[in-house]
Amino acid sequence: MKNSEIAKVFSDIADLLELKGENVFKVRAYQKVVRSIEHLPVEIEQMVKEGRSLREIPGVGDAIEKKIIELVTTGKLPVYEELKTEFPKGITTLLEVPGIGPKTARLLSTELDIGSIEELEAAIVGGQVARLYRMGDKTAENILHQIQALRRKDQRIPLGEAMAVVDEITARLKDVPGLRNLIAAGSVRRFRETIGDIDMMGTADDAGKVIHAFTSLPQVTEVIASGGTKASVIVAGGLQVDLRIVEHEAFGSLLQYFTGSKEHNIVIRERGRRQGLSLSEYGITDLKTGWLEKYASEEAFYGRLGLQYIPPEIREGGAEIDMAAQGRLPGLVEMGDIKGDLHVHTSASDGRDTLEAMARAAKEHGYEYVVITDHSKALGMAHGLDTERVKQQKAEIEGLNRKIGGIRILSGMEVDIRADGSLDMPDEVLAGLDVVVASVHSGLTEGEEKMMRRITRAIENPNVDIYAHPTCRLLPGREPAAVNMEALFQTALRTGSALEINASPSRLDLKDVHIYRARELGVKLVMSTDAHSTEHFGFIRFGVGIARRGWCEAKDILNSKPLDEFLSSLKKGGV
Ligand code: DGT
Ligand code: CA
Ligand code: CA
Ligand code: ZN
Repeated sequence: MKNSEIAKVFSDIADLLELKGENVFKVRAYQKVVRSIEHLPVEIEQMVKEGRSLREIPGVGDAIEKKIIELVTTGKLPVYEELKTEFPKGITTLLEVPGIGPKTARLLSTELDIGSIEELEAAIVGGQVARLYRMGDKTAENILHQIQALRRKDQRIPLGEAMAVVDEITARLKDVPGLRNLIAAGSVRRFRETIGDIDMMGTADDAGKVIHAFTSLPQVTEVIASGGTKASVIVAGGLQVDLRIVEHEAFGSLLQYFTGSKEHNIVIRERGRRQGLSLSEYGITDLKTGWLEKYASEEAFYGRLGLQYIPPEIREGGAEIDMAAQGRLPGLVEMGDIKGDLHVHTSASDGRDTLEAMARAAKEHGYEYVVITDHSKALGMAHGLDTERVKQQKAEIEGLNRKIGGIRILSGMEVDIRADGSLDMPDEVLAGLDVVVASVHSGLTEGEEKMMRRITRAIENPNVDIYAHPTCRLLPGREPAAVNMEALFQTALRTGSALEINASPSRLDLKDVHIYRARELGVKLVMSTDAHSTEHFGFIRFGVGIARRGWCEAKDILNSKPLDEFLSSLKKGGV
């Protein structure tokens, strides 16, 4: 049973207890457990197997621990099953619609026998909902809008696609007179790997001008709402983009509010209330005097609450707030810390640009070194290199190192891991390369046991420095292979192999929670773009974003070290 399934059960329990009119503290306790489980970096099933205490999960006490263990071991939870029999089927689904609380849900289900979102939608369109006691046309229509918004949210798009839209909009609006501070807040700013909608923020002398320019953008296909200071549009592809403009002095609180996460903001708001302060997107109100304080920067906003500035990527409503209160937040890794890209393809295999072009682009990127890692011959489609072509490429690299100064080009290879875990290149050839990256490209639907045997054998090879894109997932479209992450981390530790944080937006692999766990265990980590053209070096920003979500500092990423130190931190130790 996956963590997400366990969380769903407890989330349903919280909803049902709320419907029952149970004590709010009890309901909140369950909601807290749900949030903890959703953000847990390890699988609970694994913890139970190892006999680890579940009370280390925030919000889990004796009683809930027992329930989780029962659920994980038997697949069922009697309390939950009983609770469900007390209510009509599907009632918790109705609660997922914002604006539908316990009372309305019960009304809809008892009066109209509605048990699904589809039935609800039909009943609204048919006019039955509006005729219910205390509902009316306006409320019914509002619910319909919420359902449509929910549908759009369900179709989350990969971060890379959303970021491209943000970049385009930013480029087009940047010259509107008087506009400042234009930035995407929300999940984009937090570098979540999928995005529900884009929330743009900015400040301006004349908000109306910016709103007009925004709703007139060529990529806008529909304007949902447009007012003096905010607007919502749909852009080509169906993605929703919201824009809000405020005066310059109030930007900090606006940005803080709409960056989220919702969970983070809830905890921050509670903290404010205890200090006699009420937080909003407009600023902080001192409840005693009723005075609204405006904040131009988020630093000042957090400062007022006695907190260090909290980076967006770790605003999850967990440990970050207490640590900020104690001034103990780590300094997270930044783009400028990365000293070289370690996974780069050229036109010798399936890259678009020549070795020389890639090396020069890496230099322009400000890197101290770059490792060229074309595919090995098993990838016939990618025109992979055989022993002879590896030798030629090494000679070419030596020549280029003499020709291009200011960057060190290293020889490497992305060697294919065969079905039996052997490598697609003789050991003596690999031993002669500076850095060896190994990865799986076929047989991705194999079961866990076979997959783990294959990966383990490959990374036990003393020549393999880095195991790349560890789960082989693709965003969107390909589920991760059956990799037992905990076992992988242990093997990486035992063999001194590094795991790759693949920064390509179509991979982001390792993902945030796995990075968090690997770092915690002390697994060596590297960050690479898997560039197939010169522009792809820019992907590093996504890698940095997800590494920050995993609480990585520069010291946690091997390629933030200068060349010599980097090489000696690899398995081969620079030999
Ligand atoms: P998404 O769009 O699903 O990828 O995720 P977000 O985090 O961008 O969520 P979104 O677009 O619904 O809202 C943006 C941020 O605005 C969210 O992270 C927190 C804040 N926010 C939105 N609605 C509420 C609300 O009802 N209460 C509070 N406290 N904050 C909210
Ligand atoms: Ca959003
Ligand atoms: Ca939004
Ligand atoms: Zn590659």
